[in-house]
Amino acid sequence: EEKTRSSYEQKLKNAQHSVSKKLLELALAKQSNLIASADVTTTKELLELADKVGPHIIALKTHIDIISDFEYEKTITPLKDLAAKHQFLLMEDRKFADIGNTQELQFTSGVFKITDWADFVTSQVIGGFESLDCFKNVGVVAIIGMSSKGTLTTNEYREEALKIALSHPNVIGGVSQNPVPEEILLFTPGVNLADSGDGKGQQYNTPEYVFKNLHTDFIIVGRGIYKADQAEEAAIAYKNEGWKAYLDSLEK
Ligand code: S5P
Repeated sequence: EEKTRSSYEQKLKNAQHSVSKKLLELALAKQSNLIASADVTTTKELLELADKVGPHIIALKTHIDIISDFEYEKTITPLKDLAAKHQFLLMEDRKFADIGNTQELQFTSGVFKITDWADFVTSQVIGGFESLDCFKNVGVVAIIGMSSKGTLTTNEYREEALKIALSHPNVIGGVSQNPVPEEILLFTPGVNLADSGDGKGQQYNTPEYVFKNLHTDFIIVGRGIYKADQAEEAAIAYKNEGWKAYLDSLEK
C-alpha cells in the first residue's frame, strides 16, 4: 500500500515558517514546483536567466560565489528587482558546513552579504544543531542526502541529520534523494529529463520518479534549463512535467 502525500494546500495550512508559507503559496499561485538552479558564472547570464525563467519558477537557486564579476549593486540589486517582478524567492545554495560562529560570519560578511538578500539558504547539518542558530532571518534547507555517486550521506547519517532538521525552528526543509517526514518540505535536485548523469558523479531522475517515489515538494533543475537552447521553453517544460507529476502523486 503506497501512502498518499499531503497536497500543497494541506501543507500550507500546517506551515509554521513564513518562508515555507511563501513557497507553498507561490507553488499554488503559479502552478509550479520548479526551482531553477542558476549555475552560471557572470552577472549578465544570471540576470538574463532570471528574467527568462522567472515567471515559471517559485525560486531561483544561486551559487553566488561562482559569479566572476560579482558586485553587490550590479548583481544583487537587479536580481532582487527581478525576483519582485516575477514573484520568485532567492535560494542561496551556500551549503554552510562549519561551526556556528564561522557560518554566521560567512552568512553576514564578506562581499556576498547573503543575509541581506537570500530568502532561504542551504546548510549542511554536520556542525550540529546549534550551528543553524545564526540563520534567524531566513529559512534553512538542510542537506540530508546528496545526489552524487558515492556520497557519505548513508542511512545512518540521514537519520541523524533528520533529527536536527525536524527539531530546529529555522529549518523549513531538506534536500534529499529519499522521502522525508511531511513536517518539512522536500527539495530534490538531480532532476533531468534527458540525461542520467553528467560524467562527474551527478545522478539524475525524472520529475515523475521523484514525485511518485519520494513525494518531493520541489524539484531543482540546473543544466536541464540553463544549458538548453531555449531556457524559457525548457523551464516551461519542467514546470509542466513537475506539476503533472505532483498531481499524479496525489492520486495514489
Ligand atoms: O545533493 C545535491 C544537492 C544540491 S543542492 N545535489 C545537487 O546537485 N545539488 C545542487 O543542485 C548542485 O549544487 C547544483 O547547483 C544543482 C544541480 O544542477 P544540475 O545541473 O545537475 O541540474
